[in-house]
Amino acid sequence: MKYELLPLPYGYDALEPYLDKATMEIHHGKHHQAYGDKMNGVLEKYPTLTESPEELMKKLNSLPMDEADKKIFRNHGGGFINHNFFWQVMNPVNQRDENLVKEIEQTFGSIDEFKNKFSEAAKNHFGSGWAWLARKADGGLAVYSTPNQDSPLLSGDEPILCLDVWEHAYYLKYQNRRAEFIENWWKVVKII
Ligand code: MN3
Repeated sequence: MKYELLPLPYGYDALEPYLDKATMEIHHGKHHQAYGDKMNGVLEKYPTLTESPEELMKKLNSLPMDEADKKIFRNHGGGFINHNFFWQVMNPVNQRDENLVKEIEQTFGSIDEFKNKFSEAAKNHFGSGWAWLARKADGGLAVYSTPNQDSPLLSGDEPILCLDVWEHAYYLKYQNRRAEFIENWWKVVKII
């Protein structure tokens, strides 16, 4: 199966001034496109694998793929999936999910405590990776980070919120100031 890069659900400049237009253009048009192209390159070799990239990621270990291709799919398929999700969790218009907010308050004490925990995970992640709010198999919520393009789907978790902390996500505007990027990112989170 070949997957196309979907357009952003808003304009490249819609998240200004927090996420700048130039970063969004390169991030979506170049980085996300490249992850998709490389993922497609692997999937073309396995025409019987017709499930969605998300479904394939959940059972990566048992896929009939050679180990080198599994690694490419983990990295580039992960990049394709993670970015698709990342664009969805942001929006210039906040559309707070009240049920999720209630659940977060019950789990983490308050929205502020949750934001602190998530921001710390994002800030302290060493090198390239992602911060996540995810639902565990037992139904509970968890905050953690993953390296590279590893998806929570690899551990059977369902992603709810994510933040890309690869330098390409913020370096043009924020340079080494990852903490400032994270703080500003909360202003364009859609669901909280
Ligand atoms: Mn990225």
